[in-house]
Amino acid sequence: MMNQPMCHSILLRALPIFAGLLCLSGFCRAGDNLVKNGDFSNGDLLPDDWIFFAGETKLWDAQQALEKVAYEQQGGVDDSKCLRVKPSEEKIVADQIELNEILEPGTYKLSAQIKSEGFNEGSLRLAVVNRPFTEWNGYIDIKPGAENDGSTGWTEIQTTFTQAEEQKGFRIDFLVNSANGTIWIDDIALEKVGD
Ligand SMILES: [Ca+2]
Repeated sequence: MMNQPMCHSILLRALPIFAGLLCLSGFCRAGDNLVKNGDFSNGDLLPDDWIFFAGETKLWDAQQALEKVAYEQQGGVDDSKCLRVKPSEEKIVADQIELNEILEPGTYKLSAQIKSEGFNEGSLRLAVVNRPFTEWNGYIDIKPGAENDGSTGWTEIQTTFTQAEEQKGFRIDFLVNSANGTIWIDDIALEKVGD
């Protein structure tokens, strides 16, 4: 017979799997993060579930992507893994494309943690784009900081938006446009917060 601590430990391990299966079945509850690997905890050379663009060019090759972004193994929120976008005259985009995930009608919160150093030109946008990926739905635009020469510690950015109709498929964009500073991002989240 299984002793109690072992049974408890198996249950604890099974719970997230069960929650994930529920989410895949379309039963996402308020508070579930619809962004996969939004905290960048999973990945080897680059974070899993994300693709990268420079301008309009998709960076298929990890080496190409690593010229534009760095996958930091520490230094994120609570010293976790995070993503760093290097200074660039191009638009650098980190994308996550969900073709089958359902966005039910309701109110959503889109948020992330951002840190910057010398970010005093350019702009950044965090956005949800509705399929067929032509309509920006919820987004936040951040202009360079005038204080401290555009350098900040970890700061939460967030917006809420209304999803009027059920949407099958969406895209998460983190877009840094012609920024002359360095920008770190962590804990990207999209959560349903109301009906
Ligand atoms: Ca992290």
